[in-house]
Amino acid sequence: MDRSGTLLDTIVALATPPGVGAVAVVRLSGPGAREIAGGLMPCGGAAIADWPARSSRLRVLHRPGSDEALDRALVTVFAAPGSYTGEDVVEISTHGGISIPAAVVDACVALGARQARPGEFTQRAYLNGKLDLTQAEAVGDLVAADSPKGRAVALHQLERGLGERIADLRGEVIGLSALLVQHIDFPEEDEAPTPIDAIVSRAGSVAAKMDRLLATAPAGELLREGAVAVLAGRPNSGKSSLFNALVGIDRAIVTAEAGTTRDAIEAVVSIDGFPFRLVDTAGLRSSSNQVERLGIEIAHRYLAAADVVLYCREAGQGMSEEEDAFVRSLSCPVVRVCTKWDLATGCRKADPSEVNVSVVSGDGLDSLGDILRDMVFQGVVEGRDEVPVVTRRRQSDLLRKARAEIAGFGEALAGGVPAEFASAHLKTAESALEEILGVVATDDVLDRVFRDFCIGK
Ligand SMILES: Nc1nc2c(ncn2[C@@H]2O[C@H](COP(=O)(O)OP(=O)(O)OP(=O)(O)O)[C@@H](O)[C@H]2O)c(=O)[nH]1
Ligand SMILES: [Mg+2]
Repeated sequence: MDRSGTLLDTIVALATPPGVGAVAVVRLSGPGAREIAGGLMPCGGAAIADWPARSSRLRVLHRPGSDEALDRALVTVFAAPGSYTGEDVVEISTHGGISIPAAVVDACVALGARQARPGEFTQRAYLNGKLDLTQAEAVGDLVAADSPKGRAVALHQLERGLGERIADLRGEVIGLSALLVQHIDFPEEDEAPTPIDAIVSRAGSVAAKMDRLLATAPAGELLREGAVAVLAGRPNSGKSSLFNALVGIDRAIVTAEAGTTRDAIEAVVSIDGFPFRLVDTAGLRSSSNQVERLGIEIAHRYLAAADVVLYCREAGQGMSEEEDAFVRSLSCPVVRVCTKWDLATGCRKADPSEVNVSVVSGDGLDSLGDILRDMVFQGVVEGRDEVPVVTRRRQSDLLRKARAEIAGFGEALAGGVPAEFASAHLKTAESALEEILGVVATDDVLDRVFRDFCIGK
């Protein structure tokens, strides 16, 4: 692909999910988009060459070179550069289903379009300067968001919530370089350059801004990916039943037999708008059954990666010392859950450190949700003046690198290192910030950003 922005071929893909639905959208982008779309119409490519930008017409589409009608569809033209990709784009809204959209895509290919690769429309938008790399990432996040809060963060990023801040920081780093140049190029100038002390303190304030942004990374990453909440406990303690109740459908098998669940089962749920990846696991005990033992190993792996653990104990069953020590040894926050509360006799006293739940009566499920939300998200989301803006490891790693360089710069300058040497730190910081925005991006970086996109995006 040509990086200069002139992308010579025209790509086509179905932009909506395949399957039964009222409408499907086939998207064409590239210099031949109008001509190819026109080729589907009886009067040919010239028919839409002069349609004004963003105009739509209802047209009967034909298989090229034949009288066979494919569909009556709404054809919309977006002229370069005022389109999503920055190129000529034509969107063809056909009737939904499998057959019609596939036939329209095939017809476009027959007329010279190439099937788009995953994420290629957004990649073209990025290459043509319509989006920076953080915005391109946000497009993927927005489509994949499975909770209202996750969606809000992605939308904020698409609206340059992160891109603008990184661009500002880059401007400040360039500003520092400019101040330093006075010390390098004009040491004998009459006008005194900005004193070194002042430059050091300005570098400190840039670093502090970076810290504030970095502080949003844990929340940003959790909101994007969902907090991993692992249900664990002894066999038969009601984990799968609770999992099903929280997910809202019977996903996991529930039986009265101990040792039912073997593989870990994952489901994404939105609790009060916050995303959780709930994981049901095999009951923990020593077992001679090989399959069960493997299941327990998997459970331990999930426990090691959990953001929060829901440790389940059945009402009326005490915790052994060993079990208690195990729970205390977990490195993430733990919610202790007392299950099957409907079976607890009236005289049993509730333990205030536990949440009592029953999937039969529904008791305790709402408070369990509140506790989970507060435990995982309260500390990281609320009470901060910054919206969570850093949402990926790629971004936080580069920002951390830039932050370290700015700190190194301040120290070097304060320690008497000559300005021309100290300035190397600023160059590296600037490149790290540019890499976040994708001002320069290697194919490797682009592949990583776009590989999770689906075709048509
Ligand atoms: N009365 C009552 N029974 C429950 C409740 N929760 C679970 N049970 C019953 O307890 C038994 C075990 O439930 P599961 O959800 O399979 O327990 P588990 O912890 O997943 O068990 P393993 O997968 O074997 O580790 C089943 O017979 C459930 O119907 C509850 O809230 N009230
Ligand atoms: Mg189970």
